[in-house]
Amino acid sequence: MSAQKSVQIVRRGVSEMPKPLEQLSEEEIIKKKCISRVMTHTLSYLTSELVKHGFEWLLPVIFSKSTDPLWPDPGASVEKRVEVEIYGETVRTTLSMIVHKVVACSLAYPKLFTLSPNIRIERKERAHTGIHAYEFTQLDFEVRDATSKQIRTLVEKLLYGLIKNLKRNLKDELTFLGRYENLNVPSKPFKVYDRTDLEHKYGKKWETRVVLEAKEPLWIINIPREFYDFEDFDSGKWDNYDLILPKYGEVLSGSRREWNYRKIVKKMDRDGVNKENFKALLTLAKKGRIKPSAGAGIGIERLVSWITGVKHIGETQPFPKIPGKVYEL
Ligand code: ASN
Repeated sequence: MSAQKSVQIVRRGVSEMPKPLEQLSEEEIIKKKCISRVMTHTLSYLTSELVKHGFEWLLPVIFSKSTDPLWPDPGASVEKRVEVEIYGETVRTTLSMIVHKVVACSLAYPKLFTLSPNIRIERKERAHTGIHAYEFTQLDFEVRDATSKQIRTLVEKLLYGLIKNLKRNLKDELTFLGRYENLNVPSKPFKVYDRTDLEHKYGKKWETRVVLEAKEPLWIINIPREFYDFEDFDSGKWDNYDLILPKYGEVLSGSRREWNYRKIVKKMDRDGVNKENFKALLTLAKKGRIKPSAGAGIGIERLVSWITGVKHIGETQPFPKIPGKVYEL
């Protein structure tokens, strides 16, 4: 999942702050329970579908030397990277499991997924966007030798099946949340838009316009960002994608990956990414042990926010983690 700009501010005005669980009224707890029913079914549906499709379910990592640089990313606003010393070594909390995914997919698990807690200490101005939390969970998956198109098709199938399943099984909850009538099962395939065409059409604010005008989920492709997304040096095109949900924004980012050692090094040097933090990946790539793959990560709380129509992503978390605000629990 990429960081994304403040579409939400434009869309909804300032989002109200979710309260901590222990301060909710009885009425508010009923709403919270409806949201968590949607969360439970969403997690259950997506994970069981992936298992059915032959994916291995890996447990996440929290601390490692190597994590996503989240740089360069046009939407990033991480104000602090959490680094701690353990056993005399510096480790970082997971920003995303991209490096682990690529290594694991190359060496041992050709189809894998994980529910990965990501810690991104966003600037406190992002408290009111409604789409940022400083702890969130990605359903992150990776497939060896896959094309971007194959990953997008899989995601379309998952989202289509999920909405159908939720409308069938959680009618009462979705009705309580005011979403049953207007949550439509999306039509497949989703439309695909090249970022350069959108820039041409809408100018710098293309992202906000696209989100506001979208009636159905859609893909945006060819977005310049981190070294691990595949970039064709000749054409300058990036083989990557974001999934945009109507009136919400980005809930998934992914790509076909770079696996060629020279290209990875070149991009890290170009972007000022510290190669010291990616020794394992670079050593494997140099030996030709990183295999071509493609994948993506779904921001689970964002997906559930869109489904349930809540104003703030913190409402989908039992214990909200809102930028700039630290609750006791
Ligand atoms: N999970 C994303 C991916 O698979 C990376 C990210 O979250 N920055 O590409």
